[in-house]
Amino acid sequence: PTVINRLDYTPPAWLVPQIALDFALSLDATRVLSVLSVERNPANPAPTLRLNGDGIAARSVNVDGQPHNDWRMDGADLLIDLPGEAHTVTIETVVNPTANTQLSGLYASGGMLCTQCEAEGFRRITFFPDRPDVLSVYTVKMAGDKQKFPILLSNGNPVASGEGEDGTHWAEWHDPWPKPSYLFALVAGDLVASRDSFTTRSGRKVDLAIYVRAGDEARTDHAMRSLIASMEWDEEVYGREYDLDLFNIVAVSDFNAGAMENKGLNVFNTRYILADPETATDGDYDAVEGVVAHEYFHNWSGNRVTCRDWFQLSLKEGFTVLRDQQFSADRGSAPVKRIEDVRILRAAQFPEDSGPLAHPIRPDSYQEISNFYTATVYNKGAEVIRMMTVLAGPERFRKGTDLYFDRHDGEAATCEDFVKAIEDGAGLDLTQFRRWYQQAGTPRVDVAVAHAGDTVTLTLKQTVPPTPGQPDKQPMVIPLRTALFDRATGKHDGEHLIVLAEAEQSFSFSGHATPPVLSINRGFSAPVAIASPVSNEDLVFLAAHDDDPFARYEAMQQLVVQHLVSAVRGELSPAQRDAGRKAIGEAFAAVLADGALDDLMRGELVILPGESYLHEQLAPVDPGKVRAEREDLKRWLGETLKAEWTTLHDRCSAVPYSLDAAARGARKLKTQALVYLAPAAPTEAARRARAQYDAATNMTDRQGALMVLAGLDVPERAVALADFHQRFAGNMLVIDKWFSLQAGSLHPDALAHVQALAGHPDFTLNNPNRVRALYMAAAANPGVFHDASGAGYRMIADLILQLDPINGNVAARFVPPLGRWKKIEPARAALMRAELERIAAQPGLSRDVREQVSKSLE
Ligand code: B3K
Ligand code: ZN
Repeated sequence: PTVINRLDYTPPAWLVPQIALDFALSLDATRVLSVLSVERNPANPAPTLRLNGDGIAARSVNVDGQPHNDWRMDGADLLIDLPGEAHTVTIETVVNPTANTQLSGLYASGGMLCTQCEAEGFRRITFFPDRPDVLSVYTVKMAGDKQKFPILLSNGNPVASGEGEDGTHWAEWHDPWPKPSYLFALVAGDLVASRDSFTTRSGRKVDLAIYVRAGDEARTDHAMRSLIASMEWDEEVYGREYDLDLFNIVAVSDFNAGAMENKGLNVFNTRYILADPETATDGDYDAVEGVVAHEYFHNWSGNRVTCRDWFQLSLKEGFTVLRDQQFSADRGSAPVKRIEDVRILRAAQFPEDSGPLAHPIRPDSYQEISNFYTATVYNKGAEVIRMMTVLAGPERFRKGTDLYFDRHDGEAATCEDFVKAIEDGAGLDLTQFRRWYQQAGTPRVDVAVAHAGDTVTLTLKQTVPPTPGQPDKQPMVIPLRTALFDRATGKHDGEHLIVLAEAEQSFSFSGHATPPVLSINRGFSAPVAIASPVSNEDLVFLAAHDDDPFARYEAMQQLVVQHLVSAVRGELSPAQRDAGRKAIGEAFAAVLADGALDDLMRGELVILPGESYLHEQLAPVDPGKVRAEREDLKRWLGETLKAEWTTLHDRCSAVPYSLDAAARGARKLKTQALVYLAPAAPTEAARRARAQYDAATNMTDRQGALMVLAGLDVPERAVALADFHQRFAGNMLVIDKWFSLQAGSLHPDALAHVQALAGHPDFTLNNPNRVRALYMAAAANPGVFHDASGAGYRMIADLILQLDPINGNVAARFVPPLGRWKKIEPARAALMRAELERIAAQPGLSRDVREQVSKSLE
């Protein structure tokens, strides 16, 4: 396989300051005429112009207005030797959007045409130096049938339009901001717009439009509000203002990713735009807000300052994830947002970091760049920049980002440029900190606490585990917000920022006459795993008293993790099991009774640690045992606190629907109560779930109730599932939920349910949302995926093989769950490996799947 290495970067030999594109649109044969003004790059002049292509052929090539035959192909790329300093190169191609099931490049979705170019989709439309360090000013003309494509959109501003012959019309767009090809977009279709406007702080009036299919316009209000709030927030918090007179968003049903930040023309998966109370949960509302903000924020962190090469992806993604996290924290509950972000990191990134696909946030090599849009590049990337905010404080960090935007505006920059700008602007020395960009693996910090006289000494030892290609690691810089609580007063004497930079280091604190309770890595100030010897008693204390809400959550999690890990390992005597449960039960009871807690936060505190996070603590693990122990603890908590859960369910059911925090908190807890009652009192839980389902005025309540019913073997189950399917027939996003709930359920026959659903008339391999709804939920459900027979592994491997020729990008996303075989007990591990080998033996695999499978077998 061809491996691309970060250190092999060389600047392009030719630059393309201008490009004019002309599209004759049609669903199955769109003609693309591309006129490139090319100039030799003084930084690396060479005679050969390399134009990348992928699955396209040149119909004609002209140079400086003359037909030109002296070009050659190098694989899929088109090469032309050019004698002078500057030339005009014109190339004609024809593409078939309907046949483009990969959904990369120009494709058809339900009768409309749209594009997805990041990372390397532009080369599937026309020949071009398809690399992010070639920035061009785009002029785009498109013509097509007026009936089929009444709306014609591209980046920037509309400059001209008109009628053609035979019912056609055309439009021309111009984007004044030079951009890389991955930010190009074109949309043509029968769409309706919801409109609003925003005036920037310097007085520019920006017209905002969200384009959707007719009938969906009533579900765009939340996205529009989120967009306006994002525009305001970025001015206020990062000093970033929007730079065009219009900002368009288009929602499409067939989309590989969540959304795409094309300059002035964001294209979104419908699931991150459409929301109303009947069809979207509170979680969906948050996801819409977060993704709308994320794509908008890319206008500066990604578009105005872009990436030099794809190894720098975290430059835009890590930073933009941090920015959207900060925005959502400011819009809602900051502590709850932080807990959710850490939960995602632990569930998705920690397993990646400890498996065969581990890579640094700035990878060193890749075969297929699409495989590097990972939780590591995105979420750990955000954590690394968040640590800079901890080290610098908000004001100094802002000075750093101001300098970064100022220094690199209009450029294709590197992660190193970002770090240097923060160093210079914030006045930090990040020399050793840069290892976060180089070393993969989640650092582990072992904590020992000693107390003598009035002094407490913390001895911290860090280890960064070996990862593929990186057997030996150097110590990282790990900022740990820490507090020492006095047991008697329940208070601490102020927070300390401990910066661990050596393999082993001690820190002493005086003024503690009695041994204090340690609260460390508060707010999750560093993305590390902490191993500290805190007793159950101290964890119960922190869960009730810590003034850092994240630390309270963490104490609850730790209490449960320690117990379940020992239980799964078979280390608990009956007396120890009772004692462990009792401690957990007390902590839960305190949380349920605490009048000072808001319900949103209470809802977080009573979520048990996820199975994938537990697997990480136990590797090699028997997933069946984890499921059994975790469910049994849930049952015990349901029984022991039955009165509390039913009271809670009654109290929360009485709160009327609204989007404020109190009502959202009530909805979250209402379903939580059912989750605990379900294993303890299934008949009562089913009755309550059915009542909640029937009374629901909103999707949060309805989905929550249906989720609980889907996991139970009760008569209400089938009735509610059938009602839901019928009630929402034709609404693709809600039917996705119907698939997901069944695939993710705790029902003992969930695997058979998934196998049956694959044959349901609503199921299709051609829509990525539908594929993910069924099979991602299944792959993430240990009860399905890790079925001891191996049938879950076989099902996912079959899916990969079937989906790969249709959409290799989406197919490759299903490989990592199989790739975790080394963490699983030997019998299942062998079955998982065998499935990977079966995939590897298949000829003609996509580069996407090939790379993931071969690395997973190493
Ligand atoms: N930048 C896009 C990612 C597109 C994925 C391409 N494989 C979405 C985002 O991170 O904002
Ligand atoms: Zn992004």
